[in-house]
Amino acid sequence: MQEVFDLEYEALTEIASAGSTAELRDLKIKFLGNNGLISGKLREVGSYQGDKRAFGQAVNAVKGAVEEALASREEELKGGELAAQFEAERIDVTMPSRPTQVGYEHVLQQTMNRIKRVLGGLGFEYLESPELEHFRYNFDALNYPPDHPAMDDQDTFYIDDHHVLRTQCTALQGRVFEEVQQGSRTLPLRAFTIGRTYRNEAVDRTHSHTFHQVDCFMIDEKVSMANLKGTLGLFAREMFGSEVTVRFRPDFFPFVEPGVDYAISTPRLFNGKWVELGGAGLIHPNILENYGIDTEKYSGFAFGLGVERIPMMSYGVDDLRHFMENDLRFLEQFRAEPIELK
Ligand code: FA5
Repeated sequence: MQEVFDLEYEALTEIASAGSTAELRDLKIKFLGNNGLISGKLREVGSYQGDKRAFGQAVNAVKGAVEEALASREEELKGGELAAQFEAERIDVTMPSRPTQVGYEHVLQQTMNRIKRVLGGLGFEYLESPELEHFRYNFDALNYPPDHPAMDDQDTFYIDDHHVLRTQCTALQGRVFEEVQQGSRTLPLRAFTIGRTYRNEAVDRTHSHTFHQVDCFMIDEKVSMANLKGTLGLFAREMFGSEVTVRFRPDFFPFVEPGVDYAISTPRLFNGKWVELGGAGLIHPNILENYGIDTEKYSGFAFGLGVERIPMMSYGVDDLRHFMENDLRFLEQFRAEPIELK
C-alpha cells in the first residue's frame, strides 16, 4: 500500500514543478496514460494479496488527486504562457511605418504628357489614332505612288493584305481629311496625335522595331514654311530650354512639298552634336486636292517626330533601349508627379 502513497507523492511533486503545459502533457501520459504508472496500479487490484477493496480505493483516490492536480496546474501554466505570448507579440504602435512605394509615370509617358501640354497650348487638338492601321491611310492616302521605294524605308508588319501595324503617325491625316471632305470637320484645323509606331527594323542604340511618334498638322489660309519653322522652334525651346538650336535641311517625304528634316542641338549634351528628331514640310497639294480641299485658299504644314529622341536629348540618354527594358534602376531616375491613386 505504501507504494501507492509514494506514487501519489512522486506524481504531485512532479506536477507542481512542471514548467510548461507540454511538460504536463508528458506527466499525464506517465501517470494516467494506458501504460501509465497509476493505470498499472489499477490493473494490479485484482491480483493484490491483501485488502483488495482498500487498495482499489487508495489507487482511485490517488488517480483523482493526480487528475485534479494536473487540471489546476494546467490552468496556472496556461495563463502564464498566454501572457508571455501576448508580450512577445506585442505591437509597438509607435514604431515608424515602412515607406509606401509610390508609382511614377514612365519617362516616355511624362514626355508625351509634356508634348500634349505644349501642342495643346499652341491650339492643336489631341486626337487618338489606331496602331493597327489600314494600308491606305498609312501609305496610299499620303501620296505614296503604288510600289514607291519610299515605302521600303518603312517596311513593316502586315496583319493581312490591307492592314499593317502603322509605320508612322502621319496615318492620322487621311482620317481627319476624310472628315473634312464629309463635312463633319471644318477648316481651319490644327490636330496632333501621339502613339506607338512599328517598323521591321534592326534594333540599335537609336532604332527600335517599336517606338513612339508625335505627328502634328495644321491647315489654314496662307500657312507657310515660316509657320512651320516658328512652331518647331517654339516647340524645341519649350521642350529643351532656351539655349537649343534648330536646324532644317531639305529632305524627301511623299506627303510634303517642300520637305525637311528637323534636328536640334544643345551645348549641354552630346558635345552639341545635331540629333535628328523627325521630318516636316508643307502638306503636298495632291493630298489636299484628293480630299476636296481648295489649294488656292488653303495650305498646311505637318511634322512627325520620334518621341524617344526627346528624353534622350533632355537627359543625355545614349541608348533608346533603356526606355523599353523596364529596369527600375533606370526608370526611377525620372520621377515627376507621383501617380494619383484612385
Ligand atoms: C516619318 O516617319 C514621317 N512620317 C515624319 C513626317 C511627318 C515628315 C510629317 C513630314 C511630315 P521618319 O521615318 O524620318 O519620318 O521618322 C521620323 C522620326 O521618327 C525619326 O526622325 C526618328 O526620330 C523617329 N524614328 C524613326 N524610326 C525609328 C526607329 N526605328 N526607332 C526609333 N525612332 C525612330
